[in-house]
Amino acid sequence: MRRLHSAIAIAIVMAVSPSAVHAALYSDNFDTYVAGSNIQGQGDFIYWDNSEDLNSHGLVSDAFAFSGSNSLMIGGHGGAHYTDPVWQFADVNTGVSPVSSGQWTQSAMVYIPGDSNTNYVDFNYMSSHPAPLTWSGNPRFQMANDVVTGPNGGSMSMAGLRDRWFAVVLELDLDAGQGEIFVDGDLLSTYDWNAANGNEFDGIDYWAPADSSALYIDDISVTAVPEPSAMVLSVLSCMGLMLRRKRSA
Ligand SMILES: [Ca+2]
Repeated sequence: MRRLHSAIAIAIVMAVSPSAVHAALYSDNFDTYVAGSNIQGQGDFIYWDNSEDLNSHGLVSDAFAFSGSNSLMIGGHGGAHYTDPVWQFADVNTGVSPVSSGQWTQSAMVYIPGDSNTNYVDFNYMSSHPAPLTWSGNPRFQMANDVVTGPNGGSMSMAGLRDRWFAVVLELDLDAGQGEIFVDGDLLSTYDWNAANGNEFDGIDYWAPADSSALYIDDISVTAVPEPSAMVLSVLSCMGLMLRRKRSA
């Protein structure tokens, strides 16, 4: 199974040229919000279709956290149903997205309690929000079936993923029109992004149908994948030259 390699690549780039690594364009750790509050209207979170809906909520929670004290809860809690907050990157009014070319990494930390065993939660990767509303494929955490499914037939067991934090990463190449979804470092799906999303990335809609169990999200970010710096290319070129000399010796 293919493993996520970008973290290793970024670590190499950082070691050679720290200035080559870009800061996250967007990020949220939920720690500045009041636990128990509705996430919509805070940070870059809006309601679905940009209109308040009493059935649409995301709960800031201090039950579990990867960083600080808070995370975002989707699904069921105390008899209430939390679903459908949209983490919006593009301007809500103009719909213009700065994430429309190049390579990007969207990452999130996820926690699924062992007793979350009903229905599912989707991370719907959005474009053209608020209108027209479209999204590419999504990772679907099927808590009732203990599997994670993705676009293009991707599927993996949820065994070993409960009661601990793990990373969910979208590697997006908008020039090539390809999305790759990794769960806990393993490739879940590779799929045609542009066919559904028109080569841009505007936000994520977190969706859970009624009666879904709780799932927690923390440390979400969108980061540009840096171009190799001149220094890195020079170092790699020297390494290649050294290897050729060694082989010919
Ligand atoms: Ca946090």
